Amino acid sequence: MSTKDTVLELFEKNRGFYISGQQIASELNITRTAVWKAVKILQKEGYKIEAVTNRGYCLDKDADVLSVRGIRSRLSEECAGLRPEVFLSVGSTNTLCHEKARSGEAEGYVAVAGAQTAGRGRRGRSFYSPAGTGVYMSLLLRPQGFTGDQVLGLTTMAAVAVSESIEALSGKKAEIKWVNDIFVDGKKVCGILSEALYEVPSGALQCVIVGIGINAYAPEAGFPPEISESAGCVFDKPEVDLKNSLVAEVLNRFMKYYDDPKSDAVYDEYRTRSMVIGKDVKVLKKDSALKAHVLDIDRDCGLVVRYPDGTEEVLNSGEISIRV
Ligand code: BT5
Repeated sequence: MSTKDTVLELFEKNRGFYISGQQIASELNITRTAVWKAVKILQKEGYKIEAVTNRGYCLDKDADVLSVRGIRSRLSEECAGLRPEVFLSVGSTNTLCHEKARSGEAEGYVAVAGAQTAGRGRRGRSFYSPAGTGVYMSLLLRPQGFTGDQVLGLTTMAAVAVSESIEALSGKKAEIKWVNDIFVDGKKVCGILSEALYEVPSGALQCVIVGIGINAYAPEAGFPPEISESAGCVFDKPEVDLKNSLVAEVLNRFMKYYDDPKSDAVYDEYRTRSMVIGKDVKVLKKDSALKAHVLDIDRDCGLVVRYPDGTEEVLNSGEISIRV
């Protein structure tokens, strides 16, 4: 563990209490200058650490700040192999995982950021990821022996894991809008972007990156106008370690499904949480917007729709908008 992390660990154990630089230095067997430097880095990373002459340093007891320790301490035994790394801000956690994957990083690396400057959605769209309000994370997987459908199913697993986690921590009902959006109270609070890298020319699957962005709190200045009507957040007010709990919950639940890809449980849960089954929607294709009625979501997560002329189709990916 780096000096910064050991200092942070000590602060977290003494949250809300002052500890002097000297105390920290002797407990960790480092110099006071090293303590001071670690505090400066942590403050820069967003930790609310007060420094008061003659009293020492104090980590805000109410702080809800992402930290490796805060996440790790909440991970289940099945997640012992996961290696979360926390960033104050990155371009995109998915892009960062791509770079890690290319340089040979093993399965289980998790990039978690408090903000993204270039958060990505599907098809070149952007995902709004301002500082202080959300959790942006990407998990690097190297699935062994997964069929193509099971690879597609990773988005399903993530959607169910996020929905269950939101419900467990907020008590609010979380619904899934096919394929990859999570809604609370009729607003999108989470988007999922799964990306696979294949070897050329063999076509063998190299890795899958599952990226998840969750709006934990409402941005102070509100969401930008283009999503102000459609975007929402999970929690009403910050609580200590809520973001760390959210990340850990999602990982714990996701890994449970990932370890058992043949199980039907995740599909049943996905269907139960679907906000589109039985609804009239518009199927948005390249040059058309067709009215349709959603009959079901099949085992491969295809959307089974019936058009007004009675024909039926199974959509395997794409866009729908729900007609109000
Ligand atoms: C998604 O795409 O919703 C997938 C978003 C995945 C984001 C995560 S964050 C961690 C990881 N790193 C990344 O760079 N990405 C992943 P899509 O279904 O295409 O939806 C994008 C659309 O959602 C945008 O065009 C907006 O309309 C809307 N949107 C953008 N930001 C939003 C936000 N914060 N909350 C709700 N809606 C948003």
